[in-house]
Amino acid sequence: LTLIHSMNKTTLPLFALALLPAGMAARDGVRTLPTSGARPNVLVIMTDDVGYGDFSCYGAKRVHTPNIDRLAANGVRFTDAHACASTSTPSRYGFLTGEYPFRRPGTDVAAGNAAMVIRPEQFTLADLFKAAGYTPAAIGKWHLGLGSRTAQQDWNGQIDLTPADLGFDYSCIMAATADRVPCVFIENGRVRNYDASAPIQVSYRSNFSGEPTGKSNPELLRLRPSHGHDMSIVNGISRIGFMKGGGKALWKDENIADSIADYALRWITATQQPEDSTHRPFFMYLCTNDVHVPRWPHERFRGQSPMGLRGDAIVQLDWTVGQIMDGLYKLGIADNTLVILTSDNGPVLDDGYADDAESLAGTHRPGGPWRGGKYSAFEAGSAVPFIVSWPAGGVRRGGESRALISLIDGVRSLAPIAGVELNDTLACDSRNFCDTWLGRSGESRDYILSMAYNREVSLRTPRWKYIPVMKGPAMVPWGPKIETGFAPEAQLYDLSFKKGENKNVIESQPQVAKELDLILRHQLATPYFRRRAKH
Ligand code: NG6
Ligand code: CA
Repeated sequence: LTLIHSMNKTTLPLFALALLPAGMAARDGVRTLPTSGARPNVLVIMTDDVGYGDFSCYGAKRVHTPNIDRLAANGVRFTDAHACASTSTPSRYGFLTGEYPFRRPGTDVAAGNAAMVIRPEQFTLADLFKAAGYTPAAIGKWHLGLGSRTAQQDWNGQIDLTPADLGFDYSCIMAATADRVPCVFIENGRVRNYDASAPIQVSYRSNFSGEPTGKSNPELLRLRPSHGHDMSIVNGISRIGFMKGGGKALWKDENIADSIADYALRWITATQQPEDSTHRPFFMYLCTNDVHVPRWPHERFRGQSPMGLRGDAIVQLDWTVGQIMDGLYKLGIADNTLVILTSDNGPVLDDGYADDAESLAGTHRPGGPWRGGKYSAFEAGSAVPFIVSWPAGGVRRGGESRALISLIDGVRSLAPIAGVELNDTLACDSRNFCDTWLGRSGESRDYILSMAYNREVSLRTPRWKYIPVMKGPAMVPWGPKIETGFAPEAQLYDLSFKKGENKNVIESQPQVAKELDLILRHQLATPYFRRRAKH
């Protein structure tokens, strides 16, 4: 409440205050607060597998990201932001629900025919915005499952559980990732551009008879797998899983970025039409396919970096951001749109396709100064770029924040902006760091937790990184050349002077390690129903 008041004081004259219509809460436990009519649109741009060091405003030299740099110049750039996990599904689960993914079984990297991972009765960021009177939409990579039962989705009709059941008024999404079937966009639970002449079948168990695969017919491929990814072939690229049919509905990999930008802008434009007399602000969860594998950027981005397909995919991602921002400017809503640009997990070079990402990276360090990468317990697994811009909200231009923040706080940090208050049974792991996220305060979280691919959790404080004993291989065992951070003894790193986990100081700092271990054990042991969010 104090926060709301201080926000109103700094950004809005008192006479602009107006009450939202009563009784709008979509869910129990959400209370609308007196707020202004000028609440911002909220646009979250969630990129995929983009590392801390992948944008020029974060130090990249071998690729230029002028549009993303401009966004940073118009807002605050965070240097210590973290995703909840070092792979997609759990990271996105944590961000959208405010519940750590390690508490919930079944939050690992989802197959393309997985049932919806977030249950409809769970509270989400979209529910929050909907309760606040916004219109929420999800666009692009989804990767949180669809339908009520795994492998039982009706790909030729209406899928029974969709983002609509999680509070999104509109969705136009890829079920999982571009390397997993089905290779189609799904709009409000139905395949977009559905082609009745080519019914869709999907299986993650066995191939459909007579269909070629990457394994049996490598001569049909234009991009070869380096590990896995040798099942159904779509557009000359073999994927994870088997599918048949799709016809005209199948995406073309080189057009995915264009399609995502187009779906997003069409929908945003529609919300701004005068005939939409409600003038509700929007919340958009816009997830790019870039720079996840298979990287297959459009022809016009080819050769735009010296780093081959991965570098060109970063350029394409930058184009997407420019396209969306241009769209907002043209609609006259750029100033009062709060934009957050971040990534779901850390970077990987070779993630299963022979796209030369490794050999062409040269001096580029996708994880910046951090150690490890996607999948890791080390920092580069979850350290992500994080940029916030909201000119009309007074977010400082060209600011930098060193505060330690986590995407787990999305729900409660955005609630005051939407003008709602949540009771403490919702989004229990989420905390309100609104002032920090808007660059008004330098306050860090006491500690953050992030989950590696083995579902084990490590802890960061502003100063320390603690990785408990984790049994397992020192390198990711299936292909990517990434250090896991797993070790038979616990690790403690002092990050006060330099980023990176270089010298394990656990021997000289046993007391610190003990305290951090205690916090971690307590967090791991506390079941969801016994936790209450502190305001
Ligand atoms: C792995 C895939 C990898 C990527 C990852 C999920 C193989 C060999 N590797 O299993 O390519 O798809 O899952 O990435 O299949 S994420 O960013 O969506 O979490
Ligand atoms: Ca990812």
